[in-house]
Amino acid sequence: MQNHTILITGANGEIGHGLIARLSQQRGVRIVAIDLQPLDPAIQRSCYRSYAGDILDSALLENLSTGHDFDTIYHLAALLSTRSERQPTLAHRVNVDGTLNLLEIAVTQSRQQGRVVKFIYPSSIAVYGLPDIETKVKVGRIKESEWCVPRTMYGINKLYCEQLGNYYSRHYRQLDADTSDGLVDFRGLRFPGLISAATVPSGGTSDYAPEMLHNAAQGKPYPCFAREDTTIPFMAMPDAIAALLLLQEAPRERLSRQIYNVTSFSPSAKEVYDRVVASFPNAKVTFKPDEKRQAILDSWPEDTDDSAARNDWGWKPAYNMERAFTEYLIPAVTARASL
Ligand code: AKB
Repeated sequence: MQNHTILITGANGEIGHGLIARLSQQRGVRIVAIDLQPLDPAIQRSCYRSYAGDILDSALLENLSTGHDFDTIYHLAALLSTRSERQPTLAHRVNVDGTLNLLEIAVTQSRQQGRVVKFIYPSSIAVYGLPDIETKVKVGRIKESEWCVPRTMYGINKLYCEQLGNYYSRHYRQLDADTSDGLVDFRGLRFPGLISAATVPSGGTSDYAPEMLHNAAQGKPYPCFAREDTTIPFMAMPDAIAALLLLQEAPRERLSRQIYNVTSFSPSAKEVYDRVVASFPNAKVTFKPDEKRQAILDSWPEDTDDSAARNDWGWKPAYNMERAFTEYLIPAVTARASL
């Protein structure tokens, strides 16, 4: 069986952990991973090669590209929303220039190999920007085309990179005599906040939900930076991985768009708290809203409309909130806390 060679950037992150664990169960898959830090040994053993380095380092990328023939690129490396507000120019470099570098690798590889390279891109609900909480509540669930006026550097970067992906797959070097469209098959997902049982996020603004859970499991106090009524969409990590793989596998002709919303459940922060306390009655969670991070959360939608993903490629989350907690999160974070 021929190997399918997959490049994963930002491999040490939360999605990278879940994706590598899942892909390594598939036959004929060869994973090449890159991250700023040396790869976590838990996932390194599942990789064919791993590289520690920066996606802004052109010598390293050149080395990566000449050393492998990639079929698919999962470009996960990014600075998330809170971190990006603290270092906006770095965020722009990593999130935008980094993505441009990876799209260039995809084009080069596609030309060399004489076939299309798939580029799978996790975007985010951060691309949306509701002007105020009244509008957010009134609008409710939003479609991909609505309210794309982000207020964060991260959201702006993600929205722009969605457009870059579109350009690279449809209009790349459109004035050349020999036009080069169709070299890159770019597909993106707008993820909600993700909750993993295996890893704790860092640098995001949806982090309050997973932080509440992991701290409660470890018996640590947690001052929640979001107001109790804060409502944004979330998803359990196994569903996020399933969505990436389903989108990757979907026949091109089934896709009516390049960017899809995917979502699962939309609890308020208080509902997350109630669910956490139901399993960890001694949880020491207090609500201490941070006005500035709250403003970011208030600009993100309560819910997203993922009917296009459901209709086009059969997306359906396996975990609603109850199942996510009882069958996935609580058993695994409890086991992790007792290590
Ligand atoms: C963040 O909070 O920045 C991310 C996201 C919603 O994309 N988790």
